Amino acid sequence: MSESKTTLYSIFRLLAVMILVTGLAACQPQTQAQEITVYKSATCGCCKKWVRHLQDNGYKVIAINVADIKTIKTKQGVPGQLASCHTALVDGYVIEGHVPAADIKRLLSERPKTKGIAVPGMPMGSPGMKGMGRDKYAVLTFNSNGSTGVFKQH
Ligand SMILES: [Cu+2]
Repeated sequence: MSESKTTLYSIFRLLAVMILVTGLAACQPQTQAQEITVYKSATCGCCKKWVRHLQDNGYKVIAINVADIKTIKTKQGVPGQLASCHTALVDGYVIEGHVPAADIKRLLSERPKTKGIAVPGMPMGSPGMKGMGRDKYAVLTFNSNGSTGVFKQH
């Protein structure tokens, strides 16, 4: 091989490596798990089960135990009548209660103008609330002024 051919080959090889590296970097965000921060009390069993439900659905959960969960709800603008056991924050939205992971996924892809979504109370049959019976329940959108809407019926 002549010297100029060798140089050309080196350049091509360098280019090939650069394209590969760029391609890998572009793929990175898709493989990274969505992070969600969950505020709960240390003794809440159904909160732990809901955290597990999120993890099973690919979320990276940061669980924070707090002594007074009401303070978090007030700070995040969750209307009192929608309160449940745990409050979570994900990508600019507030998630209150036992909201199914599929609904959070839809929220993050559609990105509606809402403060967050909530499952008030703790209906049986919602994720983390498995047991005897199954309640009908709705996932509601909410805003700080107390207005709500139906996001999904279950
Ligand atoms: Cu609960």
